Amino acid sequence: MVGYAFMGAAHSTAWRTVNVAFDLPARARMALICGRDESKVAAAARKLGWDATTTDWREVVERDDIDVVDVCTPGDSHAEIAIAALAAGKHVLCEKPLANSVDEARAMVAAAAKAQANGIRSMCGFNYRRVPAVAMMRQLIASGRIGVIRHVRAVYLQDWIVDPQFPLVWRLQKDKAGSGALGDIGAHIIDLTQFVTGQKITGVSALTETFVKERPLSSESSGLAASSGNGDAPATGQVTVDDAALFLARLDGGAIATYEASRFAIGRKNGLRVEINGSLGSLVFDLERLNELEFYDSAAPTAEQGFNRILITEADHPYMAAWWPPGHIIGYEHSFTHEMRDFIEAIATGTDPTPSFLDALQVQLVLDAVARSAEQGTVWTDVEPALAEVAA
Ligand code: SOE
Repeated sequence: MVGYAFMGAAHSTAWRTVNVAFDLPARARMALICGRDESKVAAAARKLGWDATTTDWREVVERDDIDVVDVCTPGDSHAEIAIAALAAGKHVLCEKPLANSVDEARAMVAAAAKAQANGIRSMCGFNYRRVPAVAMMRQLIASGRIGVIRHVRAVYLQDWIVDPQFPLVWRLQKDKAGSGALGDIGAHIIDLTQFVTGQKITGVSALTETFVKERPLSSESSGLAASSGNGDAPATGQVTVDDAALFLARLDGGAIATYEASRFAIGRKNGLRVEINGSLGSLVFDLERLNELEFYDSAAPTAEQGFNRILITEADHPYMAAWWPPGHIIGYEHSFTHEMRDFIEAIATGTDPTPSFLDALQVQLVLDAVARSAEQGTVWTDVEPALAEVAA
């Protein structure tokens, strides 16, 4: 694994638990963790359970006893590491969003296609697809239970940077993160809504905003020219990404949609909520109540109609047979264990896991259309289709 911060910790928990929770044809061995700071990565290895450490990601790619590379770094190094790992014959799991630009994403798709010809698997870490309630939402829609999809309504709201004194961390720097709330949390609701509806976004009209434009530098604000204050004031730097992105969208199955991604929705901690309205019913998922799915079924007797709360803990709910008896709920980290389960299963059975790098390129194309629409004054902007045969 390359990286050991929040996603590194979440993925490590999943690698440690996946073979306990699921009977799989292969076992994950947590062989090598990579980070730039030698003492920090050594501490992370002890804490997270990795056999060895390195400060050079190329060692991860070159060692012939390594089969899988898990990319958990900021977006500015996803392409370089994933492309090298695929060329070295490693299966690759890469965190979302796939890249910081469409061009990088296209290069990753090309590398994945080449590697796939040799049986090498690649997958992008949109983990919310693997929350059982989300997988159940997709099953209900695919089976026609809510009819023709009319509306998609998705928000992903956080508030961790509402304090103007919160420092200029890498997620607030375009050269490191590619974009702000849009790519970090907007990417999740783009992927999740396309996954559950089976429809793709074809066009958007968008607004973005940066509410706090300058912040104190932090140890993470490396490489930034510090515009220092009047001597004793802490040095500050420019925020170069969006704090919030709002957009309208059309999907290729006829649905119309609204999306909102913000880090300034004070009080909302990890407030991902998706409501899908169909011709026969509605479904609602709320990440802060991730074991539940609300289902309004117009086929029910009128006197019984309402948003029924389904507790997604039965053995025949997606992934839940691996865990506990009904009613014993699971958490955020289990979505990563399910992600590793599906990745190991795909590698062992010689199939291609989803979301593929091509699926993730399509998300990147939506992100790019949203950014261009906002830059050009909220003009309607088409999303070009993600094509498999991309220029190498
Ligand atoms: C921060 O917004 C963040 O950690 C995202 O980067 C993750 O993808 C999301 O799952 C939780 O919030």
